[in-house]
Amino acid sequence: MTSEQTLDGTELDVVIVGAGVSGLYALYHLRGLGYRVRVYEQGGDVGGTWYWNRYPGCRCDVESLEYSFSFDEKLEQEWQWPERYGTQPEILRYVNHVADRHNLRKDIVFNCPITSATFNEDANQWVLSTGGGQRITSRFCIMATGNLSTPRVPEYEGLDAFQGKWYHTGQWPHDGVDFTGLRVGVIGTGSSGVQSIPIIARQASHLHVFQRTPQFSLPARNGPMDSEKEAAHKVNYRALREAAFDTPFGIAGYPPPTRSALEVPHDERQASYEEKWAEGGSISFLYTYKDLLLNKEANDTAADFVRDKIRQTVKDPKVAEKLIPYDHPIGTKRLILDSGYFETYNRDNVTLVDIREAPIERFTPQGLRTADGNDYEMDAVVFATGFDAMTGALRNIELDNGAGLTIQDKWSNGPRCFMGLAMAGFPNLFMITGPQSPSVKTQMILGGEQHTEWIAEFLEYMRLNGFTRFNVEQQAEDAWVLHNNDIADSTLYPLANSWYVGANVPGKPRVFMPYVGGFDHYKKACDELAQNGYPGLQLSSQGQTLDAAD
Ligand code: N01
Repeated sequence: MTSEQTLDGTELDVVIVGAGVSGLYALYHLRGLGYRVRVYEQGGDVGGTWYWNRYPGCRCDVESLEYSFSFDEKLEQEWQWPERYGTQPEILRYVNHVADRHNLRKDIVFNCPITSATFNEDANQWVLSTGGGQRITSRFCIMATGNLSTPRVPEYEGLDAFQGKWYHTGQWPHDGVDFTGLRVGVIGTGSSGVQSIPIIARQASHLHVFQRTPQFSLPARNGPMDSEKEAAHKVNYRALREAAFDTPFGIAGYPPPTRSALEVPHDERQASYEEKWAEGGSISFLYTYKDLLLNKEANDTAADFVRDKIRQTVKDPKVAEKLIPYDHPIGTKRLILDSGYFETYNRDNVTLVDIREAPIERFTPQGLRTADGNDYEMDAVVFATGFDAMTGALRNIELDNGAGLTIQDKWSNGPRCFMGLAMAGFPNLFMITGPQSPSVKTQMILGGEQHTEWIAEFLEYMRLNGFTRFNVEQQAEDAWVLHNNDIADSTLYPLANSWYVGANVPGKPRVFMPYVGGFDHYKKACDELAQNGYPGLQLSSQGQTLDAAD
């Protein structure tokens, strides 16, 4: 698009909220097509999740060679990932490099939270306000606000008066925290807790882990990058990236399983799980058999294997039993990868406290008290209590369509989106990796690239055909929501009280949020939508409504 062709009457063609990996790629790609684009970011720099989550042990659970942008072929050859799984500092260094390499910062406004966004029907533009009182207008708005970007600290009586220090893993101090010699408590045993606990245990004089729900975790088997593996991967990078689009989770190199866990003799099945356990990685493990996430009996075979591993690792049988999950099928909560998590409970300075048995009653100036009357004195507490996932960030913005519909109303019974990309009633608004898209169930960078490219192609289609507004048809959204729910219901996922269903946030409607039909199927549906002229999306210009599919 040349400057004469840019859309009139607005400051921007596209405003993007969020400078995480998706927002950055959207800026790069749309700016490259000639759109006037600017990104607003509440943090002080780029990186999103990798900017905020700086807790000890934070690393990605997707291998480094996969978890990177695919759009810059030269960079993917040049960049040297030092370890099999990227640490947070290394991933953030990479994201910063991408921002510098492509001169992205010049179009990003940092330390600038978007507090409201309203569609102005007459002007056909989004009007956004920032925390600093600035007003931005744009024809299109892309919410790249992330799925796990709204940290949650449970409301505890007495926390204000706690004399120690407390931290949330998702808002970690940038200059780090030294727990050496301190009495520390960690509340929460999801991925963030499980990654940080072994490291905090090595520093603290004593660590209490407050566990509500035991979780399945597999060894990551992290280590230095294998140079032969890296070389082989780099030779085939293009083919592997292409192949990733044809997999359910956006990661190539795992042949789809063909057999049911139930059709294999016990010893052979155990040997297969053992091999995957030794290899490390969650996809590989859950891909041992085709029905592990579909059939409870099949799932039990994998769950029992991991339960036995926990028993073998943790020396005190009573502690081991408390650490073993029985309340959800393996893989239906995000399967965790760890480095020495269960072994940590063999240390003399670590105590597991079961807060399902005796919940935390309140904080005290010295620590906290549980319902059985026990007091735990602590110098520091780490909340590894997770996020208001998938919907929290958007609901924190006063988002309304200018005709009386707010996001709070629209999502009062859970999120409703068309392919996780847009919503009926909210014209010219996109989400990247929104609810009801594969999002957190895929390699997130690839998912962000796919969404961005779909959005860009759609914008080009609108521009070439003279359309200036799109709206999702209610029927199309309803059909997608139904499809999303039907697919989830055909799996074991809904059996878990996970953040996938909002179960971790009191009062949040229980709706299965990510699309679990597979990234491959999802991408095909997106491609077909474009090939068929965008049925389900109503397109108009200058007040005239046209159905692009006609
Ligand atoms: O959060 P979580 P997370 N009282 O929600 C407990 C991604 N991630 O930050 O299960 C007591 O999983 C809660 O207990 P329960 C990844 O997708 C990726 O760890 O609700 N406890 C649970 O144990 C991950 O899934 C990476 O009963 C309370 C824990 O806190 C997602 O982020 C690394 C409580 C929260 O676990 C979120 O992970 C880190 C309360 N009131 C994160 N409220 C990697 O790439 C909550 N809990 C590896």
